[in-house]
Amino acid sequence: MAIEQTLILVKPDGVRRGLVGEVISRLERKGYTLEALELRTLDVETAEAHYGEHVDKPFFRELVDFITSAPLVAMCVSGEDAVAGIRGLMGATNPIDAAPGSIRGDLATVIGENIVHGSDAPASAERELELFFPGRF
Ligand code: IDP
Ligand code: MG
Repeated sequence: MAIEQTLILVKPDGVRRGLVGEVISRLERKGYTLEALELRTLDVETAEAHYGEHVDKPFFRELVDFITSAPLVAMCVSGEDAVAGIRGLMGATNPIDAAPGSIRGDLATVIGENIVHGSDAPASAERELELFFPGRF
């Protein structure tokens, strides 16, 4: 058990659909704390760095195009075991596999528009927070 910080994004589909409040509400009700929050449109360079692990995947270009297409909400969220805990609240990557009760399970239908991003490990969180909020965490 440890207090962790993690990068959470409400992706452009979530912002467009008016689900920012819904996502934040679920995180807050669970007991996590907002440490930083900003609406911004990502530049291609930041998006490519953020999703660098997927550079060789067939969906990489589509992913970068989508994440840079419209504003998203970037957050630093903290709490006990926040990285794994929020991954659980998000649900599986493909909304078809995401459990009912999870964000993706309740609110999304397609993998390319699955509303949220959450860092997948403490080391990823550190890297991603430095990319989105340099020098702050
Ligand atoms: P994660 O967001 O659950 O960590 P990753 O495997 O890291 O999932 O993939 C990053 C994002 O890329 C996913 O959230 C999803 O939006 C998109 N993605 C993943 N796999 C596919 C795919 O097979 N086709 C289209 N988009 C995908
Ligand atoms: Mg991931």
